[in-house]
Amino acid sequence: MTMPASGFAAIAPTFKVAMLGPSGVGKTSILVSMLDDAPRALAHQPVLLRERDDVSQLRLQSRREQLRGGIANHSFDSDALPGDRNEAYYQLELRVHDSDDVRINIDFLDYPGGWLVPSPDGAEDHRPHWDEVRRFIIDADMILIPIDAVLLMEARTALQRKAVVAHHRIAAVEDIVEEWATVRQGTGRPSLLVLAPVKTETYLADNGGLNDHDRELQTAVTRAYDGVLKRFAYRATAAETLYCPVDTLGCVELTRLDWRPDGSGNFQPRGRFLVRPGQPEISIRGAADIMIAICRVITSYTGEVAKQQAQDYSSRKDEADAQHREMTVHLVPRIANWITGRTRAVERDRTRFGWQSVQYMGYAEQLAKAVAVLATTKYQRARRISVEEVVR
Ligand SMILES: Nc1nc2c(ncn2[C@@H]2O[C@H](COP(=O)(O)OP(=O)(O)OP(=O)(O)O)[C@@H](O)[C@H]2O)c(=O)[nH]1
Ligand SMILES: [Mg+2]
Repeated sequence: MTMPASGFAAIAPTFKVAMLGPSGVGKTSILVSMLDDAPRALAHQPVLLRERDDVSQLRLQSRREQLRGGIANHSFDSDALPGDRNEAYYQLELRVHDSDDVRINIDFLDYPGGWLVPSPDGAEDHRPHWDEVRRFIIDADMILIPIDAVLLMEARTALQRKAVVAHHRIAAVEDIVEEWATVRQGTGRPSLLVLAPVKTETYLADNGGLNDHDRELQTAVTRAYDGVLKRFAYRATAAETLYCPVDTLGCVELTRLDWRPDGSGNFQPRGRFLVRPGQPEISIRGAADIMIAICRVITSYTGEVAKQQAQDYSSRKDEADAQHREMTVHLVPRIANWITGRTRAVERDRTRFGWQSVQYMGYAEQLAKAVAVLATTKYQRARRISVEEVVR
């Protein structure tokens, strides 16, 4: 069922969140984990997230079951889950607590990462789909780049490091990020770029793991994605970059990684994971931080839009007030305007614009309150990457 658009939805834009990365890097896992973990992540926040349609809800349920099924056998390979074959939109709605009117649409887009690079033999005809996906990405307000932490951390030789760059299609990601940042320049719309290493359980000690390679992981990520960060930082205004490692499973540990040659001088790495004996349940970590960042960016921008709208209505009310004064100050025009009905029309405008100004100011205040709470929430894992640091 599609929810009816409220008065507020008419002025608030639909926000777009796009995943960006090749096949197997963890796009679907991270997105499903974020949406799955949202009720817990937002439990003490002044916002709620709801699916806007049944399709999004069913899609989410089935992906969630696949993730759970993946760990049911106690051990699994990094290619255990089937990759996606089609694009998938998840349509959600952000509501601000205690207000039935402030509803903001957010669309998330997931797709098969294989589409990122056209297949050399042209075997699969995904071109029209990719064109649509690419348009969504370029128009997105937030781009989330999942990164395979295992590959980054385990690559030792020059060939393996080369394989990591090729596997993540970093050159293609750079080009898309640059185009995205260029298109957004001067639009005043927010831009949030998130670098999110996944499969991080083996390297972080805050979710049942024994090893703490937190700083090494961040260094490896920012080094590998330096070109992406720079191309974004050079162009993006009103932008924010976040580094946030995510465990979509949390309860597993890497036991081995094979760098299998793929026959074309490259590697097709495959990791094997074991579910930790004392921790049989999925424990998502890090996804909540991304969700909170997304909500904060959205509420903050929409609050400004509402304030602008309130000021706009207030100026129109002032104009109607002035017009009314002019129409009623002298007796003859006063009678004429009353007879022609102009006075009543201007009076209606005064009431309507005055009421709308108050209403939108109310929305702006509710949103500002929500932003204040979201902004003071401490991240568990996420860290801001400063533009100055990147372009230095
Ligand atoms: N160990 C570990 N494995 C993970 C984690 N998240 C995802 N995986 C595994 O990584 C594999 C790929 O994840 P997907 O989310 O399907 O990757 P994708 O980017 O959506 O791939 P495509 O749909 O082919 O584009 C799956 O087999 C998952 O089991 C994690 O946090 N830890
Ligand atoms: Mg996928």
